[in-house]
Amino acid sequence: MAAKPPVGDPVQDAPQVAAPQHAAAGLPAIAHTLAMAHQQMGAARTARTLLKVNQKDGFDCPGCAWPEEDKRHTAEFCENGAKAVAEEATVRRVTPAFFAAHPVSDLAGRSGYWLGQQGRITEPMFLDEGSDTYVPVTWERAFDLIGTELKALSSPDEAVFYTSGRTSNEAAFLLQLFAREFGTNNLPDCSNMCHESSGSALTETIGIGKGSVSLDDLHRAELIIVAGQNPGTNHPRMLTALEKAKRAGAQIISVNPLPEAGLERFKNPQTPHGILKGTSLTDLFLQIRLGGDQALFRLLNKLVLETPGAVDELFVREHTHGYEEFAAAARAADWEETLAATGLERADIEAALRMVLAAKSVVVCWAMGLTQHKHSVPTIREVVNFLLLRGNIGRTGAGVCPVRGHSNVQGDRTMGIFERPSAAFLDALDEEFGITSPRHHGYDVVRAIQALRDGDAKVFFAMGGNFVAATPDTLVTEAAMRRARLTVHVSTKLNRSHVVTGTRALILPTLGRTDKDVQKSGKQFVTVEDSMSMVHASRGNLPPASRHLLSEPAIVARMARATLGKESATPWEEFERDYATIRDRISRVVPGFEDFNSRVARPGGFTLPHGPRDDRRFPTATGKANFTAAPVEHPHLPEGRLLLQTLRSHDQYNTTIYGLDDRYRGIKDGRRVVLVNPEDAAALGLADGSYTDLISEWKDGVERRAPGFRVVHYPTARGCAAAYYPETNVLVPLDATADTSNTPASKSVVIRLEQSAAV
Ligand SMILES: Nc1nc2c(c(=O)[nH]1)N[C@H]1C(S)=C(S)[C@@H](COP(=O)(O)OP(=O)(O)OC[C@H]3O[C@@H](n4cnc5c(=O)[nH]c(N)nc54)[C@H](O)[C@@H]3O)O[C@H]1N2
Ligand SMILES: Nc1nc2c(c(=O)[nH]1)N[C@H]1C(S)=C(S)[C@@H](COP(=O)(O)OP(=O)(O)OC[C@H]3O[C@@H](n4cnc5c(=O)[nH]c(N)nc54)[C@H](O)[C@@H]3O)O[C@H]1N2
Ligand SMILES: [Mo]
Repeated sequence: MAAKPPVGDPVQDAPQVAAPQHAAAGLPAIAHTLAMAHQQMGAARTARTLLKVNQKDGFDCPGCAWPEEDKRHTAEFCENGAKAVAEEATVRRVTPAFFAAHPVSDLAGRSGYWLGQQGRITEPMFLDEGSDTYVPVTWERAFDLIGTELKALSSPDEAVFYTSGRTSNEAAFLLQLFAREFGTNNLPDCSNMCHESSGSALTETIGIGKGSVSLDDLHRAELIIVAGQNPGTNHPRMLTALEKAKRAGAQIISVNPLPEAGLERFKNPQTPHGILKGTSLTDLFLQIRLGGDQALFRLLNKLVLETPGAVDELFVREHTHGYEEFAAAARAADWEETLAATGLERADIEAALRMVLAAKSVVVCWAMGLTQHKHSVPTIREVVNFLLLRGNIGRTGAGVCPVRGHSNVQGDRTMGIFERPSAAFLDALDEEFGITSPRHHGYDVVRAIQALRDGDAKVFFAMGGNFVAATPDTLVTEAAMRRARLTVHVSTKLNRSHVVTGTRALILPTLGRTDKDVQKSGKQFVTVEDSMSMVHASRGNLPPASRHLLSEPAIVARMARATLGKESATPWEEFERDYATIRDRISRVVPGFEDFNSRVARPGGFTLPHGPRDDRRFPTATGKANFTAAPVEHPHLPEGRLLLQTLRSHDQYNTTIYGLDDRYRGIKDGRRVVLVNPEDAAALGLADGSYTDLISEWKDGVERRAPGFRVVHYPTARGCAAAYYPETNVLVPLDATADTSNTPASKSVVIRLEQSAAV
């Protein structure tokens, strides 16, 4: 079967709704995988590509950051990983002729879905001042333009270098080196919108902003709590680990406003039993209200404290700090307040407590449901308190498990993509390269948008991602981006950020994970770090989408040469020629990467050191794991309003839309839906199938409106609603962010609903 041409536009958004499903994966998932892959790649390429996903001699799946087991299956990928691969390995192409036929004004009217469906970009493209059409440009001229604009800035801090978390370690290391040699720490990344709250909370409490468990810990846990995460869609391979844990006797508690199919029952497509029957995963479902998690964990902590013998006193004495203050705060937790904040019944919480007390080892997993609220950092600190109380960190089967999003988002941070780098990191970098990195902090994502808006930033460079669609307050952000003098996107596929540009714009097409990367010294590989601190190699095997593509490390190296010129003593050409020379430098700058080249040559790679996990060493300011005692917060909802969370459907990867279905939730052929509890809907007079506008209410009084959403009566928690991102990013105010981490609070937007004027 040959690949299919892309869909036409305008895309019909006419959602069809059926009852939500109660099991994930199984045969329908296999059928969907193959259908989507065939459409993009055709049959032969599908087979050739999918069999290399996550193999030791293959490439790392560009889907999520979930780790691989040491023993690999022949098909070591999931439905959604296969969609991510097909999206990149598509045989469709966006050529200069395409841009000639589609001026920016035309592309700006297309949906993100349509843009993504057009295929891989084949040549560097330039949009000049006053022009409406991208034209081809040579690489040399492109770098010359970037260098000229960067050198013309009155301060290096007028430039912003954004990274999306797919970037390899090698490219990320070069990008941060270039930015700092140029003179700025303006290195925002998608992590600022993602697990920044986890990083902030964990660094303060356990001394390292990364998860403390291995896959083996998950398999051996007696209790796993999955809070604020939808693994059936976003980390499908995690279901295999949960299934394995269940079979070894683990219990699972799901904490979520939505009953997510993947957490109910998993039909493992790799086993006959799985395909036919599946394994029921969740033992206790706590259908919590949005933002109620801190209150829940605080009360559980109080109940543990009140149970004789339940606290691991030896651990608390030897390894922790701040216990007394925390215990006093926890003892004051109030049942009534907790029940109001969580919407749970007393019996639910008592059942959870019994499971907690019965378990000798507990893992807590979480994702965006915990990180994207105003009080996300204290919420995650409360999770840490909960684990510390019973010594559930640094022992088998126990620990913190923030489940990362993008496949190398954790690695990018390890490589120094961070607007607030530590002094130790900068000292090592300066010593290795003989440079003087700036010490003042740079912009994170929200501050970068504010700086663009206020005219303080003038050049915006993105290493991947889709900045204007992924960020909050779409209208504000798009206006901010239009004020830039130059916007540059290193991309594989077309997206909204290419059509909302500065005065001048460049699109630099690059190799993806699946593409073979050959440089002057021969075939290259890159490296990535997964959610559990495993570092390993990734090798693409497909001929690149076009002969004009440059790799990400090559693009950074050439941009650096065009900008820094002869003044730079950094061997940029050598880095481009042979990535092993980049890894040699990484091994001397980043702790844990000693002998990088030889250790990563081993199949499967190596695990980075992690003090709390390895030997209960906590590199915090106090030298111990810190209990913390923040006041309990939860969202307060005015009369007649709902609290909206913005989340992912089953057919998308962040801003990349694969299709218009959300199979497990029973939604088909459309994305403009709002899921509302039937009782709330009745109280608000919203019939199922009626159309409504979503209006966000924020203290600045600005009206933010997303029109035309089909109301779907859905079993979400009372007072809560859900709709897909990025369509709802217009509703998230730019300065509605989490305390400390500054992450947009995109899981707690207060909205009112108004009947749509016209449908
Ligand atoms: N196929 C696919 N895979 C992906 C992605 C993708 O878009 N598509 N994105 C990748 C990225 S970058 C990331 S960060 C991850 C995201 O992975 P997830 O965090 O699973 O993604 P979301 O769709 O935002 O889902 C949030 C979940 O938290 C729940 N939730 C929301 N608010 C609350 C709350 O206040 N409390 C609790 N307890 N639960 C809450 C929601 O109901 C939902 O189940 O996935 C990664 N993997
Ligand atoms: N309202 C709301 N907003 C959110 C979230 C939410 O839950 N709700 N989630 C947030 C989260 S967790 C995240 S991580 C961000 C995601 O923010 P981003 O990482 O910026 O967005 P993506 O949609 O993942 O980026 C997709 C684009 O990356 C490019 N790309 C793909 N592969 C490659 C590659 O190999 N190299 C290069 N150079 N480019 C490539 C393609 O051009 C594609 O269009 O969004 C955040 N925004
Ligand atoms: Mo993410």
